[in-house]
Amino acid sequence: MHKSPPWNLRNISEQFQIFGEYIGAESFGNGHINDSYVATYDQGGARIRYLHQRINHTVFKRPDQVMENFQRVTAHICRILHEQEVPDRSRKSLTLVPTKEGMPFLEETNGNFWRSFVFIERTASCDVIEFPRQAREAAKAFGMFQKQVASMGGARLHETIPDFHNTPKRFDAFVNAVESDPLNRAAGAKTEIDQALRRREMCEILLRLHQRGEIPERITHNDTKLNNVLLDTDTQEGMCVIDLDTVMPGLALYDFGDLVRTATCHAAEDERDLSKVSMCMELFRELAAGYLEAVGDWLTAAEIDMMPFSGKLISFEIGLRFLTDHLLGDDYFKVERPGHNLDRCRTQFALVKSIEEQEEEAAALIGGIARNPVIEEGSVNK
Ligand code: ADP
Ligand code: GN1
Ligand code: MG
Repeated sequence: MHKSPPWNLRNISEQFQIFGEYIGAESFGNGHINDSYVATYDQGGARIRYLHQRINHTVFKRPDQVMENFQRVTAHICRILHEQEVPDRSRKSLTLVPTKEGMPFLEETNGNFWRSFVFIERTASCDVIEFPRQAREAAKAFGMFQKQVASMGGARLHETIPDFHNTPKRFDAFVNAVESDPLNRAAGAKTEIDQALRRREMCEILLRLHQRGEIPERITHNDTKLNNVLLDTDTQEGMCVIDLDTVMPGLALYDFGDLVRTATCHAAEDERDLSKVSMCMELFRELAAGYLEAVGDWLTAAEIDMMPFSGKLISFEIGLRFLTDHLLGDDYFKVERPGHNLDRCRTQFALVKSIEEQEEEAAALIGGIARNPVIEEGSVNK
């Protein structure tokens, strides 16, 4: 059931350059950060939908910079799709609808920031993976996205959240939260805190390779969870990469790692039955094949080597962030129940363990694909 929106969506919607008659709006999607609503308009007898989004300005302190990045990235992708005469291209990139003032976003007097997109029809974002083709298609779409933005000229993109994937800094923030323990929640999370403390040394590994020049900085998406790509509902083709708020300089492995976290496990991110939480090697293989198909030719040897590790690192990092948020009072991620962030942390840590147990097998599999990149879909050698 969709909740009815707490905002006057008609009023907000009508401040954008949308023709026709507003019919109604309802809340949409399962993102943890922004508030999204789908609005329907009658345009000459056809029902047309738009997505209105309230930008979380507690998380994104400079919505103007987020939107400046957003406009540069989407304009660049549109240009590429146009030049290559890609079919169905209005469903393959986000299209921003300007405000009646011609601005890319609306700033309300109450301090809220809103933006609007063309709603991409006949697609869905998938919260939990259902079948292997989704993993391959999602990875291909994010890989293609990385390649598209790689050719973007101009100044460095804004860092919309500084140190977003700086795992050592995420670890320090976690330690500070344990020490300050403002809500006396640390005692109830002792097992998870101990698990996290034992893995300190893992945090530095990618950054060290980057400092040694073995892993380059690229423009990356940085939030490549499975539900941030829209898949065609009929064919499952990866249509459009969304949630571009954190597109900024980063390491390609952050993107692959978050795909491993969210597209190789059949359990939900907040699954409480940890016996259901594991990395499925068949899904990992589809994911790696899709990603390497899209970007294999420009990854460095170190990037390819570290693909299995990246899944473990990012699962750990996001687990740490859920745990930190739990300790600090659930201020950052939206929660639906008490202990929700702690549940999410447990799931991530269970996944870390499962990836670790299969790291060698995953490395052998990557080596095989990298040597022989043309693999038929689903031809898994388990
Ligand atoms: P959040 O930062 O909260 O995760 P997203 O930008 O990912 O916000 O959007 C939330 C959800 O809205 C997505 O998971 C997706 O299901 C849906 N969505 C976003 N943009 C579009 C679009 N242009 N067309 C259709 N659905 C969309
Ligand atoms: C958030 O916005 P959403 O739900 O796609 C978060 C990611 C986390 C993810 C965990 C800006 O992503 O970093 O990995 O939740 N986004 C931000 O599910 O913090
Ligand atoms: Mg999202």
